[in-house]
Amino acid sequence: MKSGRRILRAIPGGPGAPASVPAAPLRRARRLSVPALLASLMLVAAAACGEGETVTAQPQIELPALAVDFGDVPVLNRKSLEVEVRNLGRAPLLIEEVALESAASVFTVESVPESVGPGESGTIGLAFEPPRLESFEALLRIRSDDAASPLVEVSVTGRGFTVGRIEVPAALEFPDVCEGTGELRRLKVRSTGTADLVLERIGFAEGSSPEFGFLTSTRTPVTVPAGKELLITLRYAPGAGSPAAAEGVVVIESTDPDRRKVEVPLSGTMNRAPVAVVGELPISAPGATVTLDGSASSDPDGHAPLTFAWSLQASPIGSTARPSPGDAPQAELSLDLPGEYVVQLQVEDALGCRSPPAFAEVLAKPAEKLVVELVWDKHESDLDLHLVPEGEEFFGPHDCYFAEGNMQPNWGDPGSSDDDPVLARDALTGFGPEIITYAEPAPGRYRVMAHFYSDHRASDPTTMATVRVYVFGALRSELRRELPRQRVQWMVASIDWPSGAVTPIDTLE
Ligand SMILES: [Ca+2]
Ligand SMILES: [Ca+2]
Repeated sequence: MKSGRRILRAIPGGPGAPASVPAAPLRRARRLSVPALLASLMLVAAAACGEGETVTAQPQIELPALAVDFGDVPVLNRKSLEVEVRNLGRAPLLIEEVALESAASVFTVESVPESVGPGESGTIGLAFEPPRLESFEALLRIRSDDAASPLVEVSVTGRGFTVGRIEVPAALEFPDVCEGTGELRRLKVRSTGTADLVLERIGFAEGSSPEFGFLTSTRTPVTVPAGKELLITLRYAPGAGSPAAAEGVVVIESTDPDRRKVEVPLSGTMNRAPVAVVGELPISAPGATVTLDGSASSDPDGHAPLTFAWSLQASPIGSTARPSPGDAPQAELSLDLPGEYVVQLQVEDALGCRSPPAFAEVLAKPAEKLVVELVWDKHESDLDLHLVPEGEEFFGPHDCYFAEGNMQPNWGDPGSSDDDPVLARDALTGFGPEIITYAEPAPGRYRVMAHFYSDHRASDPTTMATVRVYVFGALRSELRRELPRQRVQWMVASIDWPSGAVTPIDTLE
């Protein structure tokens, strides 16, 4: 009989019914034990002997395939298959138990349907994960409520065929890494087997130093095709509080059956940064030269010799001062303008590890509390700086400027010159500066004027003039104006004392 259907209705003696009930056909692709077959036949026979019409709905299990072969599977790779279970009966088929009979857990049952509806089919999920390069087999036993065939067995086979192999470096070293920096190393994971290598975990072993870190993703699983490699970037970054040496272990779990877990030891040593030290600097005066001393700088590891790098972090506006030489333990700095200079020193040890910067401040403090300076941009031009107390006339007897008797006019106490301003420097031509210093200004208001005295017949007399007001050595105000021709007077600003406030006037007369 070709039909896979079993006759469920037996109608003995019914009109038009066959005289004899055909024996239940043997099911195709189904193993039926002899006792079960006999029981089934007896059931049909019993039904045939009964009285009246009997209708019995029963489940009927059928498996299209009684042998399942996973084929060739790379070692430690998992392959899943489904075993189809059909119910040819008219009642739900209950799957009571599914068990595997095999050595070790090479094959596993992943899913089992609780029941299969009449005329429907369900699937039993199986998986195969060969542990070695071998062939494996097992027996799948399915128990159901099909009374005629309560136990069905399926043979399961599979073969571990190809295998992934892992190769990693014996260790990674990070020697002499400069404190406060980081260095990178690449951990090369090579896939040298006949199958793709699957990395199942990439991580640090417990207790690894926190100075180590991954810079590439460690998400798993990741497949490394046979013959290829995976690069994992690691960083060792010792900080100020780190120990001088660090240890760690990278753990990689993979599908290499002989090396399920490999460990790559990490070691790092920190090159401690040198310490820059700048000797304290005394308060100085404009025009003076100070010596910068970095010779107390040192390296805690003794990585000599140190190299030095001097620079200026801050200096007065317009200053061109630079430490010189810039790369010696000791350097000189000429304080060309009044104000504050901030010197910076960094040192490097013999291995190139750089210190954090060290700073020192020096103040070029003029003896004078108020200093007014005039500079300009044209060589032929001759400009004069004027300063008068409020209420006094420019070019009058109390005007401080370049004229006979006016270079140090007698202000305040007629019997003292300590309270007088002084035109400290006069430039007949070329760029200036002209500087008026006023050591002890009396409270009040003062006016500043710049006079374009002569252009010395320059073809283009236009001159850019700049006036700077320093109060206690610090630049308080800088004012600029283009002067078109000789004889013009630029009313620059007024200065209030003791506040030192500068109020621009900025008109030409
Ligand atoms: Ca060092
Ligand atoms: Ca005086």
